Amino acid sequence: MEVSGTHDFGTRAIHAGQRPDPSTGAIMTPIYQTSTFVQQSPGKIIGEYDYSRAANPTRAALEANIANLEGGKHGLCFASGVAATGAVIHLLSSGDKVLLGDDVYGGTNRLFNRVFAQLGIETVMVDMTDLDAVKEAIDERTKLIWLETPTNPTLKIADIKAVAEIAKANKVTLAVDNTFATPFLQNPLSLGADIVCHSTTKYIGGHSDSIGGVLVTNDPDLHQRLKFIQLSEGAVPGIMECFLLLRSTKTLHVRMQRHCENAAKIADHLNNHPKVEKVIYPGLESHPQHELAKRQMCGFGGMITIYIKGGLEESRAMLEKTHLFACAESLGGVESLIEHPAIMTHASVPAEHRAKLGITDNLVRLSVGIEGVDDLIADLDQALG
Ligand code: P1T
Repeated sequence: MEVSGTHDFGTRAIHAGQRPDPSTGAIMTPIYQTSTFVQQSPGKIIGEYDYSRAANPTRAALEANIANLEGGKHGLCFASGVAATGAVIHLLSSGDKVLLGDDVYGGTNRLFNRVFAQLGIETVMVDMTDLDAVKEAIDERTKLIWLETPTNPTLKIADIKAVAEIAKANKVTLAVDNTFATPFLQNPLSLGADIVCHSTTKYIGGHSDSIGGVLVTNDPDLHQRLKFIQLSEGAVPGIMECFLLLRSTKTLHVRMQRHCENAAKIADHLNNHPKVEKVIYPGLESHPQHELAKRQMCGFGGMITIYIKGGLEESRAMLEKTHLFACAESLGGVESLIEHPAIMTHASVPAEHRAKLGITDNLVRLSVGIEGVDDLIADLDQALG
């Protein structure tokens, strides 16, 4: 069935980019587990495909599906979220400058500041919630703004539309990492972003069983340049991974509703907990960008960050005691996870930068899953108690 942007998200999640398999009528896109495609004669291909690094029917169905969910025309899948990020950075040349949000996934920070810095691409980190600081940091060498919102792990919300206006006025490309929000809650392209990035490892995959990334754009020129990088660098996902993700996107809307419901209840509960110093959740009125989150997102997501009373000893004790919340890196799966950013996901961020952002020893990040919420609350209570 052809679905357009006017269909409901759930309808698009299930049908966009999908069609019965032309050779058998199989309703599910088959796993075209093949590296190559036979040609009738040199250069005369039978269908649309010649080699799976360039394109593969299972991957093409996934790329079309996620592009549709983001309200974009073109999707490109990668072997991981950081591979997708790297592809965007490869649009740049030595001497170019990037504005990077000051609070981003530790691996994103590492990629910009330690890998691409060696190639002469300069990264300046800016608090993207401060629009004057964004404007001031731009100069004639600035070619890319990399914005993550909500941020990982302190859940700051930046105004995508306002940053997009600044980017446009200065002819700078704006890429938004939409991993924490998902296309169900936020669509950066509709707010003026040029590129949307996801680690599909997280909510899009949703079952903690695959690593992947995706880029979506409406700009045909950017798409062609990124596709060339995807083909040339070859950091493409395996076909089985694409199939797993296609299965996952069909339930993204249902999972996200439950992630949001559970997280809202847990944030409220922890907000009144004697062992918790502070709760950061975009849905709480106390969140500094709560009004912006209400405007820009259509739900507040499944991530909660808390400062517990005490220090490393108390954090460690809590993370050792939870049963349902598994102590592990990553997020966005159906099962709840708990982690300690300073030791785990953001260990590669320099200690003084972590301190500036408030990534302290008593900061704990929760990825709230879709289990029964009362069980999750009881688990946190016993671990804190
Ligand atoms: O792990 P990978 O699929 O390469 O995705 C990288 C990535 C990109 N963007 C954001 C916002 C992310 O959170 C991540 C990965 N994050 C974790 C592994 C984590 O636990 O925070």
